[in-house]
Amino acid sequence: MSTSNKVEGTAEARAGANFALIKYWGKADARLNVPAVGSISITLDALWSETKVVLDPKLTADEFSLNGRTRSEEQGKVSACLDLLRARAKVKTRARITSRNNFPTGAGLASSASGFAALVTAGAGALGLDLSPRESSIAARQGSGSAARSVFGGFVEMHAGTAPDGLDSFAEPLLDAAAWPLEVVIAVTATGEKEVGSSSGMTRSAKSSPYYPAWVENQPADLATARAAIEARDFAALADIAEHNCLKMHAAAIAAQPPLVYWNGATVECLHAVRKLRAAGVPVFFTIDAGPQVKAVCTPGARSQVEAALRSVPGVLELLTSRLGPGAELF
Ligand code: 2P0
Repeated sequence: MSTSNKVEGTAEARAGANFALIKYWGKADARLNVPAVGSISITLDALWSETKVVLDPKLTADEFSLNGRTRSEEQGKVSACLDLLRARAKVKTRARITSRNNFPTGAGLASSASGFAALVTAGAGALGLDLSPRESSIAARQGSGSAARSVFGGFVEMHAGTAPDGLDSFAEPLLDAAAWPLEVVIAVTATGEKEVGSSSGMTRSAKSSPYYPAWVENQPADLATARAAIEARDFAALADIAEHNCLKMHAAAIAAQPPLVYWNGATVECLHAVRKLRAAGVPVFFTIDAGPQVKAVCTPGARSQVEAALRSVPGVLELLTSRLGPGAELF
């Protein structure tokens, strides 16, 4: 990561969205935002957030806008994340933060992941901080757990960690995007923001789902299986463990009280369409996050078949496609 910036006190960064193949669901420490479980993700190149941070001594409070609209609901989290960097830089100056996503916000497409990874990268640049990737990952985690992973490209593992200060809770790259160039087809089945955000969904699952303890207990084994599959570029093994892990996360969420059903009918139909393709020998698997979109991961040669199958599912509004991409970068 470069830390050069053209105008003092100003920096702009781009970070790709990521989604997990082995999911983060649950917190060990809500204050430090330390996850209860590790996770493994892929970073995308076609879905990204761009964030500009401009330090302005005339401001008395940070100003945050997303896609051209002031977002008071996220202002506190954004300022808190920037405060971590300001404390380190020993600077109190407030900032104007302008961010945009090139994909739907808050609909289960990991906008907070790319958003906070871009914020930390741009914030550090504006403040003249030369953070290591690990330090960026730790700071991004405190904004949003999944953002710790978007600091890196390709296949990424997030370590839950055990330290009370959260300093061993960070992500690390597992494999470069180019080393196993998988592709992703996202079936968008709804465009509104979800009713229950990830943070409250996780808290509710931990408090009330009888399956939550089993979810946490089984995660290390799933991480080990996925890590080995990625290292061996074993698509079939990764497909099996990713679908299993995704369905376990949703089973834990569905069993919460009140229940958390992030799926709609088209979500379920897409899931079946992907399973049918794989049964017919097409290298593809699905994953679903805290929203109704279905992400189909496939080899480059399978992409057009996957697109055709998902496009024909009633209720699919739009398809987004992406390759795997790089980590967060200043530009
Ligand atoms: C993941 N999700 O691993 C999981 C799977 C959603 C489902 O990480 O509370 O927005 O900000 O740390 O990062 C979404 O959680 O949650 C998420 P916070 P975040 O991708």
